Amino acid sequence: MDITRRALFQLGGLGALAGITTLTGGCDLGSMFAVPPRETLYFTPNDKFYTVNYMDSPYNLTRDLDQEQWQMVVKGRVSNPMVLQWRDVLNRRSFDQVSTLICIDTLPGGTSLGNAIWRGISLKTLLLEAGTDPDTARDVIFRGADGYHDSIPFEIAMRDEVMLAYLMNGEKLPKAHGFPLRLIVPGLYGIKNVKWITEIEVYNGDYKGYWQRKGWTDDGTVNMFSRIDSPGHYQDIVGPDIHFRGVAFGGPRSIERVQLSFDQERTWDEAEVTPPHSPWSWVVWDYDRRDMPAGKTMVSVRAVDTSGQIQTSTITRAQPNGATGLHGIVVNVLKA
Ligand SMILES: Nc1nc2c(c(=O)[nH]1)N[C@H]1C(S)=C(S)[C@@H](COP(=O)(O)O)O[C@H]1N2
Ligand SMILES: [Mo]
Repeated sequence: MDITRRALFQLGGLGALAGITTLTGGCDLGSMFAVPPRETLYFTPNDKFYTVNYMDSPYNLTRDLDQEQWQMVVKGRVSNPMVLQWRDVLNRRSFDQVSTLICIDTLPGGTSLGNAIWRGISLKTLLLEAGTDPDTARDVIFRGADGYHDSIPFEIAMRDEVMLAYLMNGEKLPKAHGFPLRLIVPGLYGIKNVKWITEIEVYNGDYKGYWQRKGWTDDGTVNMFSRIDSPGHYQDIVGPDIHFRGVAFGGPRSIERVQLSFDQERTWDEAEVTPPHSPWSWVVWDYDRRDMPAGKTMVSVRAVDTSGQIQTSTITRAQPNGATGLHGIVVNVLKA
């Protein structure tokens, strides 16, 4: 386990030396010391939700886009091109969905992810109305008011759970998170979830977006992730009975089990997983450990998804396909 963490830090260093472009600045090894209550851990409050914008973004985040001026074009390989105004969006049938958003730059145990209930309109319904032809439509491109752009395959765009969202946790979508309208593609990394959308183009080729042109994945499927939120890394805590709590996210599949190891990943104990509100959501897990020895102990976490796949301990850097590896912490147990 010691080796695992050291390797992780080394990766960060190598990345910096090799001039690898990072999305979040590479400063993402989370160590949170507060014990978060289960409910507030499950839904990330909007003002605590991570934000990532590309570095050269000219977009001024201090002001909302004017919702009356804003419009969104639906064009390309469609038989009925459309222009939607804010009012048109609000007049469409909406639905609510809990889903987790995670940046592709997130390292094991990192903090660039959050969970929210989103309200928005169906992309599939909009594309059907615009008149698409599955034989020629290969990608759907989204362009933001800040010049950002990315695409998702047409088959994914036509999934029921893909949403153009305008409410986040019951509040108007905050400007930092893409007001008036942003894409939510459950199971795909943040890069694909374009904010401040002004243009949707149905395209007959394989479109490479902003980050793909810089060497990042065009697929964007989320890798399994799990994190120990409490206790914090190197936290002094009065034993011998200690409550562990954290989150785990499976990307395209739900998390079914979460396990903790107290012996350098040789044996694994089952944590208790609270069922999520949707298949696209992270889970909160809990584990009561009795009789921990005084002193420092390494603790690691891993998740198992609904297909039975176990989260890998192999460490991979974030570029190009998203990081893999397990989160581990050291707890310092004090005598009661
Ligand atoms: N228009 C626009 N959309 C964007 C980005 C951007 O820079 N501009 N960044 C992407 C990245 S890398 C991520 S991780 C998510 C972050 O969304 P959030 O800021 O709401 O957490 O937005 C994505 N959508
Ligand atoms: Mo991201």
